[in-house]
Amino acid sequence: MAYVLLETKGHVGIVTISRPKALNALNADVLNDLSNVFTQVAKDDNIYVVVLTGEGRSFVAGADISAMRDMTAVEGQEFAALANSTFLQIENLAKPVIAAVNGFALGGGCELSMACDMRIASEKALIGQPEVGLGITPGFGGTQRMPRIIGYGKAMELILSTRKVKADEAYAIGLVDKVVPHDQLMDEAMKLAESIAVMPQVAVRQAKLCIRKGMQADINTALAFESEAFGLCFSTEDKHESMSAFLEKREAKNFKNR
Ligand code: DAK
Repeated sequence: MAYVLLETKGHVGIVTISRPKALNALNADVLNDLSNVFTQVAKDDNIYVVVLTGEGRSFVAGADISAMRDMTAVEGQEFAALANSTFLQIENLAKPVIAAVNGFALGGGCELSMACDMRIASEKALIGQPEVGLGITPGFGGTQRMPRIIGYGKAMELILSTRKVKADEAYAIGLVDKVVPHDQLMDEAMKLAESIAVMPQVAVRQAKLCIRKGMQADINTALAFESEAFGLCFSTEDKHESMSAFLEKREAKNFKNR
């Protein structure tokens, strides 16, 4: 892939968006590469957890404004369909995805980070939704995901005023889950990824599915998802091994992820 790199360390897949000259702005080529890499990640049984980051001083500085400026309506629709399907592919991936926000996460970049399951930010991160200032609304899920993550009032303020927040404020309002010194970002993201990768993966994936689906459902439906997932885990060898290990006062070993 020209614009998106995939490297594997243990059971962690590291996906790096690499178009640093344009601060990793998303054009159709980058989105196609991102989609192809996530298709590969979904199929790779060796990858349990994904870390998504950007090369250089930006995570993603948004959709590519130079590509969008002259798009026709039909091209705009195609671009939107490609972007939305790629972001949904990430959100719906069975495996957890951690955004390591290394710098600018603006517009589509902020939206991309919010399509991930967890966000760790470098203290150099700058995050926001500048679209309204460009005469458009956020279009890659920002109006929907941001209020779900940080609440109605704050999402309104940030989207309508287009104010960008630095890492410490992003942490204070819950837009990122942790802030770390810039040179420790990938180590911290890997540490979190590895702490998830050592768990029994059926339980990890079912828990992600329950949280994701449950957030979009009423409480009765959401609890039904949870009961179903809970029951399903009782059919796994890993649940038997984990519980046996506890009762036998030993470390659980050799999870089979089934
Ligand atoms: N698109 C294209 N190029 C970009 C870019 C972007 N979003 N952001 C930066 N670049 C390019 C710059 O043009 C510059 O290119 P050269 O001039 O060197 O060729 C290079 O990256 C370095 O940028 P700067 O020289 O500006 O660097 P600074 O450090 O001075 O400033 C900055 C960094 C991130 C503050 C600044 O570049 C900036 O404000 N960038 C724009 C950020 C932004 O407004 N992002 C939101 C884009 S709108 C849709 C759905 C969603 C969307 C659209 C449609 N549909 C459903 C159809 C989403 C829209 C957006 O994301």
